[in-house]
Formats: sequence, structure tokens, C-alpha cells
Amino acid sequence: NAVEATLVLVKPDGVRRNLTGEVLARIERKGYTVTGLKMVNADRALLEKHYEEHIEKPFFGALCDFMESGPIVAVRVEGNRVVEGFRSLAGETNPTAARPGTIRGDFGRDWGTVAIENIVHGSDSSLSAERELGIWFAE
Ligand code: YYY
Ligand code: MG
Repeated sequence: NAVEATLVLVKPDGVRRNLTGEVLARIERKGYTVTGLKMVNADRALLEKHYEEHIEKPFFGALCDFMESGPIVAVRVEGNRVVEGFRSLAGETNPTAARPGTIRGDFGRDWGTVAIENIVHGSDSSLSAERELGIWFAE
């Protein structure tokens, strides 16, 4: 057994569309445990830390504008292999490619412009999870 924690963010599109409860319900229904929860208005400095691997990417500016467009719900989730498990619940990054039945497949919007609106973030490894939880749940 490999109980670990991951960071889930309900992004501004998810909060705006009243999907916070839907995302939390899917997490809990899967048997994972919510161990931290807060609403955050992210600023550029926070997002540059969170998305440091993407700073040089062409979509970075649009991604930050999108992530700053409204409140985010940050969630600490615990469970056996939850990092991989939540990525599986979320589905592929692009909502067009994400399978129906996944959060992004069911609710994500790919307008073909600017930032992809894919409802949620989930850490991509246990190392990323520790780093990101330190950013969003500092102190
Ligand atoms: O981990 P994940 O969120 O699935 O994807 P990443 O490759 O880490 O990209 C982070 C974030 O950036 C993604 O959720 C949407 C956005 N994005 C984008 O708007 N356009 C792209 N071509 C790639 C990613
Ligand atoms: Mg990522």
C-alpha cells in the first residue's frame, strides 16, 4: 500500500460553472479522502511557481490569464496511489481527446483558442505533488 497525497485544483472555469461539488463528489466516490480545502485567488507569482515547468511555453501567458480569471478551489487529496488515480479521473489534458466519463471528457471545453479550459489540475507525480502542496498549502 502506497498512501500518498496529491494536489487537485478546481480551476476558474470549474468554479464558475458550479462544478466544484461535482469534482469533489467524484474524488470521494472513488474512495479518496479530502484532507485540505480552500478557495484562492491566484496571482502571477503563485502561478509562476506552480507552473514553473511551462514558463517558456507559448501558452503560458494565456494559461496564467485564465488561471487568474476567478477563484480556484485548492484541494489536498489522500489515498492509495492517488496521484495516478486522480490523473485517471481527470482524463487527458485536452478535453477533445479526454474520454467521456472523465472530468475533462465530460465537462472540459476546447474552444480552439487561447488557454484550454479543462476544469481541473492534478499533480503528475508524487514529487510534483509534494512540491505543489507546499506552494498551495504553505504553513
Ligand atoms: O498536467 P496537465 O494539466 O494535464 O497538462 P500540462 O501539460 O501540465 O499543461 C498545464 C495546463 O496548461 C493544461 O492543463 C492546460 C494548459 N495548456 C494549454 O492551455 N495549451 C496547451 N497546448 C497545453 C497546456
Ligand atoms: Mg501538468
